[in-house]
Amino acid sequence: MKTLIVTGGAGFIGSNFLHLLHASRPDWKVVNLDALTYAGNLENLISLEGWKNYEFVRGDIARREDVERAFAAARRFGGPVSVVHFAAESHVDRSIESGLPFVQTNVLGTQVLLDAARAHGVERFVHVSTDEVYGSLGDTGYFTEETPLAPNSPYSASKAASDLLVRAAVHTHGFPALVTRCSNNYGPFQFPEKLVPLMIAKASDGESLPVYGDGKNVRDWLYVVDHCEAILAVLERGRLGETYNIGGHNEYQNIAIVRRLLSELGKPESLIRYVKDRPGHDRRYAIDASKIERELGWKPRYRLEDALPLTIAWYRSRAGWLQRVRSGAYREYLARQYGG
Ligand code: NAD
Ligand code: TDX
Repeated sequence: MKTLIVTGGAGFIGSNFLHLLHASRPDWKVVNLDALTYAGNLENLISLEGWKNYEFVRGDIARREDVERAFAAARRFGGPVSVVHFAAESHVDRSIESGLPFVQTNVLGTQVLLDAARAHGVERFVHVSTDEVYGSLGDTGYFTEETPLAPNSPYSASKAASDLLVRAAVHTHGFPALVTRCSNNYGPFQFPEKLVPLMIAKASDGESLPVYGDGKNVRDWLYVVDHCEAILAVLERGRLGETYNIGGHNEYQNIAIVRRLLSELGKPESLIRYVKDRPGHDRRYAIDASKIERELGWKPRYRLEDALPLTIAWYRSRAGWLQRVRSGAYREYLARQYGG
């Protein structure tokens, strides 16, 4: 049995992780600390209702008093506490518009959380990071855990900064942290600002699909269920102080993803619109995940060919979820519940 604080559990990957815990570790005690920004949606967690080992704390990781409320809830559950840290501003395009919220949450927030976690003597702290901290690859090669950090966007720079703060806590204080760096996730509950759900939503409504630049940028696609299982493996069995890359062995050009989605949805390719490229757009990401495979026996279970149809089927069966997120109606519950 473990007591866990999960930050960002109302977001895309965090909510999938909570579903995994509910199904596979139901005796664990879990506190979800989430500020419910535009990306946080309590509707993602409806299936957890009635889980007596679960508590939601609305709070900002950058505010020590909010973090302390989460630790107080964890203490009431009892037992040694571990942390899995997902909370972040996560969208590259938003960071290009304004980097400040990214520094506030991803950098300052991570340090506040680290300080509190150290003061409370946590057992383990898993910091969820991204392959984007390594920068961009040419046509060949892979990111390993030894690849130097070379972030290119305000988002990835803020994540790299947070990784370095975690590294410093390990080195200076002997803090029991582990870092994971994964590639692009897709699957249920992803906010429709990211490529896959955005294109599903637009194609379903017969809108044009904006492909940046020449559409030949490559991402290594990872089904979110695989990612969550990898994080659980790192939490339970990873070596303290280590970094683990997590990848899907599923490299595709963006245009190939978009074409595949259109074909699965039975929509015409004439919906594709090439638009102005993202400034500083990283060309290719590809992960060497041999360390986590070797040390922890984790491997992705899903291939894109199988999991993309699963993802489309999920969005189709949850048309109401997508519609409420796109219209902003999902925030009405928030306003009723919290007055804002
Ligand atoms: P998301 O944007 O869907 O969710 C982020 C969650 O964090 C939301 O619930 C939001 O309300 C919460 N949050 C934001 N600021 C907060 C704050 N100051 N205090 C408390 N909660 C706050 O993000 P995601 O896609 O689920 O990503 C989760 C983590 O995984 C992030 O750290 C991200 O950098 C990393 N990551 C994501 C991907 C991906 O493809 N989505 C890939 C690699 C790494
Ligand atoms: O409208 C679009 N058109 C388009 O061509 C959007 C939203 C994206 N793209 C391209 C840009 C990227 O090459 O698709 C690719 C994927 O874009 P995003 O979904 O925005 O993801 P990316 O920028 O690769 O970052 C994601 O993966 C790494 C997550 O958002 C990060 O949180 C994670 O760290």
